[in-house]
Amino acid sequence: RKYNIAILGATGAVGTRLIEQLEASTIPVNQLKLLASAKSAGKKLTFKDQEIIVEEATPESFDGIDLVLASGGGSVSHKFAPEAVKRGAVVVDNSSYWRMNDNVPLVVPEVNEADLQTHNGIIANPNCSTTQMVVALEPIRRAYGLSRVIVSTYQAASGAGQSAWEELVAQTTAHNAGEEMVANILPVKGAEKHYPLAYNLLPQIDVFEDDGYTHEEWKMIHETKKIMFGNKNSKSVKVTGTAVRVPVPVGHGETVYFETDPNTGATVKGIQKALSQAEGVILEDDPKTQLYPQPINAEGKRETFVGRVRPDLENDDSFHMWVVSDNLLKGAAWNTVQIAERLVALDLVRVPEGAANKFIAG
Ligand code: 11C
Repeated sequence: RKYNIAILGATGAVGTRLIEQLEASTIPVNQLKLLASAKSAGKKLTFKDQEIIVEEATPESFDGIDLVLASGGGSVSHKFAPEAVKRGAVVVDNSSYWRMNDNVPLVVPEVNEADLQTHNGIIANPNCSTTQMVVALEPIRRAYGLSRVIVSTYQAASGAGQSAWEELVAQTTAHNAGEEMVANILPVKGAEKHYPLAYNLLPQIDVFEDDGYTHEEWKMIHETKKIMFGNKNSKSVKVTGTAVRVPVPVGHGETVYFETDPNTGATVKGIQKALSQAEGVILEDDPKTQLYPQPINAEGKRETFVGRVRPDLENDDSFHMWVVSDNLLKGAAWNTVQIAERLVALDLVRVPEGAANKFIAG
C-alpha cells in the first residue's frame, strides 16, 4: 500500500524538517500535499526532487488523504485534525492541542508504542523537552523503577519557532556591532514584555500558570506522566522542573535528577549499560576524555544523547544525568514521522468506525 500524505504547517521550522524526515523514512508515499496558511500558499518546496506548491489548508484539503503530519500550531490542529479524521485520515499532531485528550494517545515510540493500537484517528506528539527526557528515563525505569524526577532545561531558541531563532541571530549580530538588541518574540509571543535572549538566559518558556510554574514546566510534568505511566495525573512518579531558554539555536539540554526503586540496586554502571542498549539513545559519558553530549553535535541527529551519569552524593538510589537532543527532530519532526512509520508497519493507518465523533473541530 502507498499512502497519500498531507503535511499541515509545511513551511515552518518543524514543517520543513517533516518533509526531510518523510523523504528519509521507510513510508511508501503515493502523493504528498503541502498545506499551510493563506500567507504561505504558493510557496514552492521540494520532496524527492519534485517541486510541490504549498496550498492553503481547508477542510476539503483532506479528501483522499490517508495520513496527516500536522505542525501548524494548536488552533490549526483544533480546527483541522477533526476535519481530516472525519474524512478518513489519521493525524499525527505535533501541536499541544490534543495531547491531554483521553481519546488521544501521546506517543514516543521507544516508550509507549503499544498505545498506538487503540488510537481513534488522532495521535499526539509530545513537547520537545518532554520527548528527549522520557527517551532517556524509560530504559532506567524499566531496569530500576522511577519514583521522582527533577529536571532543569536549557532550551534552544528554535523551540519557539523559526522567528525566535531568527531573532536570536539578529540580536547577536546587533550586539556584536554595538547596536541595541530588538526583542519582539521571546520569552513568549504576545506577552506584555519581551526580553533579548542573546547574551542572556530567560527562565520563562510559555505563559505562567497561577501556581507559579510556566506552561512548559506543566507540560513536562503531565506529559511525562501520561507517556510513561499512562495517566497525566499519575501518583506513581513525582515530576517537577524548571524550564530555561538559552541562546543556542538548535538542541535542548536537560539536567535530570531521578530516584530509582531501592530494591533494584541501581548503579551508575548499570544505568549506563541500560542506556547504551536502549533504542534511540546514544551514551556519551566519559569524564576522563571530556566526552559528554552537546547541542552543537546533536543538531541534525535523530537520537537522544546522554552523559554525566553520576550518583547523588547524599540521597541513596538517586542519580543525575545530562540529556541533549535536536528539539526539531526527536523533539518534533522525527518523532512525528517515526510514529507514522510505526503506524504503517503495524497497519494502523485507518480511522476506527465511529471514532471521528470523539473530536469536535474548533
Ligand atoms: C519550546 N518546547 O521550546 C517548546 C516548543 O508544545 O510542542 C514546543 C511546544 C510544544 O518553546
